[in-house]
Amino acid sequence: MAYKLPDLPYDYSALEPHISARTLEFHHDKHHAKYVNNYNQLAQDAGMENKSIEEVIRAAYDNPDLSKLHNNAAQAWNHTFYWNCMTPQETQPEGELAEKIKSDLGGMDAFKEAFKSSATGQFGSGWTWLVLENGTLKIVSTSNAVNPIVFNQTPLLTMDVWEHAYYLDYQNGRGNYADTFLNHLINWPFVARQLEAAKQPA
Ligand code: MN3
Repeated sequence: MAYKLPDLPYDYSALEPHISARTLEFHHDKHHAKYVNNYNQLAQDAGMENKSIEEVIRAAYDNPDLSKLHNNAAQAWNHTFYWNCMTPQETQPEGELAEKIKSDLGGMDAFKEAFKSSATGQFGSGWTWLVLENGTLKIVSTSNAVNPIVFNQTPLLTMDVWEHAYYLDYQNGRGNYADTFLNHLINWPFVARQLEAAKQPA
């Protein structure tokens, strides 16, 4: 199915001073738009235009003949998810999600430390995720475009760690970008909805 570039769920300047309008303009209008356009073309070329983007990501993963299709499909999906993982409102995890962060990850401070360390430890480009795997919260980083759904993990939260996500605002300071993301930008109600959805039988 043709994939549509979504509008950002907030104004370009809404995340300032943490992420500048200039970063979001380039990141959404140039980078994300290009992945979406490439994906739609490559899915058509591969005769997979009737599949959902998740089906394409799974089917094309680890297939050397379809690596371009896989990478563009996953990047199209990952960026849409990433926009929704952020909000200009400062939010906190509540209820069951807060309890699970405590029981599975040792609480908020431990979560932030582990997430930041995973993000700064990811060599080169990629994504850092909070996922649900067999009912347990886990922090993982993936390289380049890889989406955890190919490992049967359900994404609940992601942070883009490609340099284009933070270079204009933080230069090489990926750790500072991670601190800001963790302390000011996460849309916890969105994360809670992903957790709720993950518990529904497929
Ligand atoms: Mn990006």
